Amino acid sequence: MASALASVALSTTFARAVPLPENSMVQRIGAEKKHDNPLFKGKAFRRVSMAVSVNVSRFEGVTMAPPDPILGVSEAFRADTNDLKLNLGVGAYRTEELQPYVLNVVKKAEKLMLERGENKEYLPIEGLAAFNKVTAELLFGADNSVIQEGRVATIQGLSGTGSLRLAAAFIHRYFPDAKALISSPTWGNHKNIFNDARVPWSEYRYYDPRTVGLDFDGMVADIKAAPDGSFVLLHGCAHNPTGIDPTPEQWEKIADVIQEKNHIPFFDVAYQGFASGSLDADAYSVRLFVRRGFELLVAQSYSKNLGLYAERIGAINVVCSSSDAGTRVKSQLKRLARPMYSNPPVHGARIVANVVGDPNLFNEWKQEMELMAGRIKNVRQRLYENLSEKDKSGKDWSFVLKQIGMFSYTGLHKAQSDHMTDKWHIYMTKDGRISLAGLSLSKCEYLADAIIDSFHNVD
Ligand code: PLA
Repeated sequence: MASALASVALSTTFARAVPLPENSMVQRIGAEKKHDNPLFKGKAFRRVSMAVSVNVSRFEGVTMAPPDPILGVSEAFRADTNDLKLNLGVGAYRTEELQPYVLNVVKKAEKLMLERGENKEYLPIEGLAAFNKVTAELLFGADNSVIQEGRVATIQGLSGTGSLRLAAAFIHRYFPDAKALISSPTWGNHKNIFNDARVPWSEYRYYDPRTVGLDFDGMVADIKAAPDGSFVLLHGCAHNPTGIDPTPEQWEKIADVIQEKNHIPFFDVAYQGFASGSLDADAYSVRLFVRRGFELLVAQSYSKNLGLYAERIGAINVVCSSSDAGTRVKSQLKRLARPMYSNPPVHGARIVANVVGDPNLFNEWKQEMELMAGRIKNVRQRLYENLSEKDKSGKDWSFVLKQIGMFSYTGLHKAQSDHMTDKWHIYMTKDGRISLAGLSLSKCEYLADAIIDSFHNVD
């Protein structure tokens, strides 16, 4: 009996996972073809010898993934036991006491939902109709002709990230030869999203370290040099990580070159209302492109402006030149969503529909948003003052004031950012970005000391 079992073990073939190189488009695209997939090649289907047959995992070839450059910072922060620690990594709003904040309008909307005793049936694939209506109106303006003419295909998404990912899948399926253009630098997950959706991408110049401002000429030149019909990813407002947005005149010129090249604008709007405190002012760029007649894509998120981080609520909107095209695009977005996650969650959608759809709650929301945006502006101002007063080197720190949104891009490089964490217990991303939404007025001085020390004493 024992020998019979041994011979079964010996003759069993094991498919074992083998590592795929990270972020390699060539590998990823090649791996689509069955015969190129290393999992189907001889080495993977090996006979297992007596010595290793029992204990070797089928997942032996699965390597350890690196921590996420943004969310991994929060994990490291949680592990630090020092009282001085400060988490300026992820962009998540905190109160002056550095506590998470649930908006009052959200609590009111949830109370309404409980009172109504709403059920938990599946939503349609495209999401909650009342949500889709108000989210498009909030973005484009309710009286915008694209809405009145039924030319917007709106699908509820899994917040900004899920909406971007669905749009990327759409690009891959319907524009297989097209490339995405992303700013340098950009929110790190944009690259992951396009990589995973197998959409090739390249970068356009955006940040100029010499001026700590926008490299406008470089941006325009790179958008011009890209193949016609590329998808140009633009941050609708409060560019992440730099906090530098084009001026209205610059947006016009960006629109000119995108038009000239037949590119398709693809906006990521993760901070509407959160950048300036005004929902309309923060939708300026998107509405300008719509006014100029572009067909375009816009991913929306309610993580920041309604503080619904964990509810995963957002949308992808595709503005089309006809309602007929809009209907077809919507049908295909639904077709892509169905095998990915079937249909979206209802809770966050109902919150947004209740808040945006009710005039009283809507007004209250705008006030709360102004409060949040105002608190961030206050710490920005205080940090600038502390830096200017304490740094005797004459360095100009005014860029801190010029940047907008929840982040400040400090210009600290990796070794300096590491020093901020190792010596000062200040957690931030390694590109030198700090989230001012995680800072209080009382911690500004400590942060200024840490930045000045890291900037001047670490090469
Ligand atoms: N787009 C941009 C430009 C973002 O900054 C973020 C979030 C998202 C989309 C997606 O957010 P959502 O999926 O929650 O809607 N960026 C955060 C968090 C705030 C993160 O990295 O996930 C950041 O710290 O950069």
